[in-house]
Amino acid sequence: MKLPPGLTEQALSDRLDRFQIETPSWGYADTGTRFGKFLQDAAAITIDDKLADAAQVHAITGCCPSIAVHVLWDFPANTIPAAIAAKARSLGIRIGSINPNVFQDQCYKLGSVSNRDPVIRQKAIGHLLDSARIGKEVGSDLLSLWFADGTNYPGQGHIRQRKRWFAEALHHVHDSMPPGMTMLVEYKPFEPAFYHTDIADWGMAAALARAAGPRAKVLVDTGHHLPGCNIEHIVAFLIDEGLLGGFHFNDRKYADDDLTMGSIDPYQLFRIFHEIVLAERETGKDLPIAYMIDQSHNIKPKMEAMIETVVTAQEYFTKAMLVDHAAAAAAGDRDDVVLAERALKDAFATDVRPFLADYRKSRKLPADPLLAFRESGYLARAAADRKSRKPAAGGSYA
Ligand code: AFD
Ligand code: MN
Ligand code: MN
Repeated sequence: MKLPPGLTEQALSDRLDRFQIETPSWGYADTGTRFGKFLQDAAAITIDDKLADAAQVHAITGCCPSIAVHVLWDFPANTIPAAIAAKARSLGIRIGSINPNVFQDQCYKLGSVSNRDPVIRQKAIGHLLDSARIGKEVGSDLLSLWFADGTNYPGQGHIRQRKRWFAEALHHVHDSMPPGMTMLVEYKPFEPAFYHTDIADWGMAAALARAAGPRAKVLVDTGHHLPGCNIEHIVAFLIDEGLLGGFHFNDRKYADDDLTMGSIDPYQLFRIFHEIVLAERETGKDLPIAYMIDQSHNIKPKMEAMIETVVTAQEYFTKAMLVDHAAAAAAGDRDDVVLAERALKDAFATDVRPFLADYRKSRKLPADPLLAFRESGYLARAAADRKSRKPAAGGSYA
């Protein structure tokens, strides 16, 4: 594998050892589309199932030590968050980001923290505060906020007033967070709101994060951009502003499709990682970014899609580490556009799979995590155990 001058395979391996990716609890359970829920026999039913699946993905890949949790779905009233965190630790993983849910209760139909009814706004803020408290209880340092708030028709809401309610709410929650906790503000251009979404793009998320306080950053969900958007430009800008808090990885063709990361546009994924590696090389420090997956698959077997995504993330991060930055900069400095671009294309074209197979073997991990998972028989055992526990087809369970 061709390395740029000064880079060693040891340096690549050392950086990969620190490249950790969080898997989402909701990615293991049955979900669906708005046209129906499509059940998988091996899909997780309980939080214990989700922890077991996440622990298995970590055991097979070695780089997924944390699981993102959805407060309402994973910590129902009859559970003790600290006990769930202890269970996670006993399986070799830990609770990662805390995801409140202010988008599915009936009262939030016309907004949560931006609802015109102050009682509903306070209820939503109360849930965010409860979620931060749960985060402290389980040892999480990330409060990851996504809001479905928006309107479906012009005139339905006062956009600037809603913006102010958001700023007030996020500032209050920010200042109430336990020390050491970071707030991630996620944006999404549309869905479920179809006329305007209150936090619709990176600029709005950045403005609200700044208004919230110094421990608030922006969460870039790679599926949350309109067609043609230059995501790596947003990533570079947020890095330079010190506002890039993390990612929700998936891929998209048309909307928020939650497809397997890199399945549609792997070169875009490479360019996103290139901006991160370039910044890290310039500062000599890892950027404090939460790399998280946000996918929940219906067509693919859930855990296989999760392992595919983790392997893809390692692959394209490694490719991004192969860019000869000096050659690209030198070419750029003499306006040699062709060779400047070629520095990226050469790295992107490099097959890093043999290196990654050796890297995994050196860490006593399976060279091909997906095949190892298939050979493990885990899926069949999980299906046998869970099939009998599932509600009738089409039932809903967290
Ligand atoms: C949905 C939303 C958003 C959020 C995720 C988990 O679009 O991406 O982060 O659910 O709550 O995908
Ligand atoms: Mn997301
Ligand atoms: Mn989404």
